[in-house]
Amino acid sequence: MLIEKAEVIVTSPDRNFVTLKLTTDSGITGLGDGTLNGRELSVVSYLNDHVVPLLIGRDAHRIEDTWQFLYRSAYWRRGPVTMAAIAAVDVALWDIKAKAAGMPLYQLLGGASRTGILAYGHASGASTDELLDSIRAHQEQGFQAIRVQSGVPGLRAIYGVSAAKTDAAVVEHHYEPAQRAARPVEEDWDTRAYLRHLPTVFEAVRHHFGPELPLLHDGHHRMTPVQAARLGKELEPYDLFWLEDCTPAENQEALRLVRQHTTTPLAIGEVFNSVWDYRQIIAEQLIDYVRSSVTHTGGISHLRKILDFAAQYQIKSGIHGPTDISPVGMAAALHLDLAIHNFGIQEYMPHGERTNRVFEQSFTFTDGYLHPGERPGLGVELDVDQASRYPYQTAYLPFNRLKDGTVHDW
Ligand code: CS2
Ligand code: MG
Repeated sequence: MLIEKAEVIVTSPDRNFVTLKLTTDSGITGLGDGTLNGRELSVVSYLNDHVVPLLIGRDAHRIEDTWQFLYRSAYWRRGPVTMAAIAAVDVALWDIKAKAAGMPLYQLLGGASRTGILAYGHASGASTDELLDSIRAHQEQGFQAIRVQSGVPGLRAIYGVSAAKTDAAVVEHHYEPAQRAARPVEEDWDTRAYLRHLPTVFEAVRHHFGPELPLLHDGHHRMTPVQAARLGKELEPYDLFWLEDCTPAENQEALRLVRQHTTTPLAIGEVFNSVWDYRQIIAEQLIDYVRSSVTHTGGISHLRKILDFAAQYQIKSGIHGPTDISPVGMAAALHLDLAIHNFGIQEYMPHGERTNRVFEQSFTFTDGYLHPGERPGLGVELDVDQASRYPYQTAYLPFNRLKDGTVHDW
C-alpha cells in the first residue's frame, strides 16, 4: 500500500491547526496533527518543502522505517518543528494501518488496559469566587479531576485565566491562550505575589470541595528551583495530584533541589520533544508524570518509547491536551492512553463548535472519563469544505515582563 498523495491542510475555526492528510493507492486515508501553537507556518513549510516530496511512493505500512528515515536523514535532529512534522506523518500512518486492519488504533497498540481514560478539566478564575464557580461548573460537566488556575491580586492578566468576564463554563471551553494579533501580547508577572497568594487559593478550594477531589496546578515554567521547592512544600497540606512545570526544565538538575524539599508530585514535559529531553529526570525519578503530547514528540511511535522508558521508573503519563492540540492529536493521545499500562491522567480542554464541525470525531466523554471509540483508525475525519472556510490567522502566545521590564517565562 503506497502513499499516493500528501496534503497539508491549515484551518483556523477557533484557532490555527495544521493537519497532514495522506492518501494511499488503496484509497485509505490517514490524518496527523502538526500544530505548533504560534509557529504553525514553520511546520507547514517543513512538511510541504522537505517531507511531503519524500513521502510519495513510500510503503505506508513501514511506520518505524519512515520515522527513522525522517529523523536521521534530516541530519539536524530534534526540536519542536521537526518533531511536530514527524509526528504528523507518524500519526497519519498509524491511522492508515489501523483502518487497513479494520480496528480502532488502540487495538494495534496492545489493546485496552482500562475501561476509560480519567480526564482533568481547566477551572480558573480571576478571583477565588470566580474560581470556585468554575470548579462547580466543571463538576457539573462531569469532570472528576480539575486543574486550578487563579488570578493574582495586583496582576492584570496571567497564564491560565481568561480575561473575559463571561460565564466560567463557556470561557474555559474557549479559553485560547494564543491571541490573534500581529505581535505577542505582553502580560505582567510577579512571582512573590503569586507565591503569597496561591496557598490561600488552595485553602479555599479544599475548604469548599473537601479532601478527595484530585486537584492539579500548572506553574507554567515561571519559578526558580528554590521558589518551586517552597511552593511544592506549602501546597503539601492540599494534597495535589500534581504541580506542573514548576520550573523551566532545560536545567533538569533543578528538579533534584525541588525533589529534596517536597513530596508534591511533579509533572514536566509539554515543551519537550524527544526522549533525550527526559533522560535524566526519568532515570533519577525527578518527576512523577510525563507531560508531552503526541503532536510535539514525534508522534505515537516516539511518545510510546518515552512512556515505556518512564514505566521502568514508576512514572506515569499525563499527556498534554489543550485546545492547541487538534482533535487528531487528541484522538492519538486517547488511543495511547487506553493501551499503555502506566497511564496517569489525560488533559481535556473541549474544542469549540466550529472546530468540531471541521473535525468529525468518535471519542466520548462520560462521567469524567474519555474513550476514543471503536471506529477503525483514529476515529477522526476532516471536512475539507468546512476547513476551507477558516483560513490561517496570525496568532501568538503572550509573554511576560516583570515590573522592571525584564522578559520572563509566561
Ligand atoms: C498549558 C498549555 O495545558 C497546559 O498545561 O501549559 O495550555 C500551554 O499553555 C499551551 O499548550 C501553549 O500553547
Ligand atoms: Mg502546562
